Amino acid sequence: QIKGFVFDLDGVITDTSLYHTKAWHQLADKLDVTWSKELEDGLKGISRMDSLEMILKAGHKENDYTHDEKVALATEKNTNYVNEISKMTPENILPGIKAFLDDLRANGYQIALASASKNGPTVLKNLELTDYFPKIVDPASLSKGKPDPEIYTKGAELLGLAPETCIGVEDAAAGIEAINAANEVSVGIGDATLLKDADVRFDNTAEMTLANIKKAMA
Ligand code: G16
Ligand code: MG
Repeated sequence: QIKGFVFDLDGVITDTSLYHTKAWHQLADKLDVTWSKELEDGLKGISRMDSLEMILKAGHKENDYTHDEKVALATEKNTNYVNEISKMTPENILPGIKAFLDDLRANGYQIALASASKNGPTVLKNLELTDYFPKIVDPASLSKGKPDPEIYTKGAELLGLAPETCIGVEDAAAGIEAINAANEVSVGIGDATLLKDADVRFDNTAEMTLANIKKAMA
């Protein structure tokens, strides 16, 4: 019996993943690290500092910078990202998401946000979706990021629900891994190969409806 939904933000509610990618790609170019589709996919859902480490490792440069220099590089990426999201409006909500959230509310499901992004509340505000998410996991409170289950475990806790009664929604492989490890039902949005471990998967957000989820879980 499903009672709550725990949502990822970037790539599920809105396409900020494009802006994250753009900002990291720009930094990788500057650091002379070769960009690849594999790196791009691998960064999704990963925290800011873990993402930087992943990029540096891809270029065998993880030992070339001090901690303070790494913080400065991550801050530079974030400044570019914050500049992009400041231009967002409700038009940036992905197809079907608003209707889906309304449907969840109307049917008494509880809703929480489990985004690794420290900019999550700002994005929700610009999308005018803040009211839909009374419970937001604070990414700064986490000891480990996705794929660790902690963020999804905390999402269920915030809702006061047992994990088995929660559905987690994700576009990233690391996020699906986190949901599964938290013992929640995983719904993946996107590529079938990338999201092969999702319990239920849709190609895009428009296909994610309560009826389609119920059908897939029956
Ligand atoms: C998101 C993105 C990641 C990003 C992370 C941290 O996670 O998918 O690419 O690195 O947040 O974001 P910030 O640097 O804004 O704190 P999610 O969990 O919303 O997909
Ligand atoms: Mg995501």
